[in-house]
Amino acid sequence: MKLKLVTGAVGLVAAGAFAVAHAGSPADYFNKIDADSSGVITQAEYVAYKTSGGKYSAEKATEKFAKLAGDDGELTLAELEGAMKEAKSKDGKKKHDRAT
Ligand SMILES: [Ca+2]
Repeated sequence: MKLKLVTGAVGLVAAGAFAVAHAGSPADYFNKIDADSSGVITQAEYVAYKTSGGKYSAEKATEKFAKLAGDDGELTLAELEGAMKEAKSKDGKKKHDRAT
């Protein structure tokens, strides 16, 4: 359902130009959320993306963004990748170092 814009509007033209959509890769996910392709995800972009599917309330999305983005208030691909890796290896206590 989310892909209907892409398949409808872009179709064959873009299919050749870009090796589109490695579904599930952090970069792909990142690019979907980064609505203006600025290379960073702002809170507004994150909340808009997360609430568009109806799964998240704005409040919950804002809270999650704050955790992901840290102090600078912007979410980078590296930060997102890190969060996704951590989520996958949920039992990974090894990653909890004391460096802050
Ligand atoms: Ca952006």
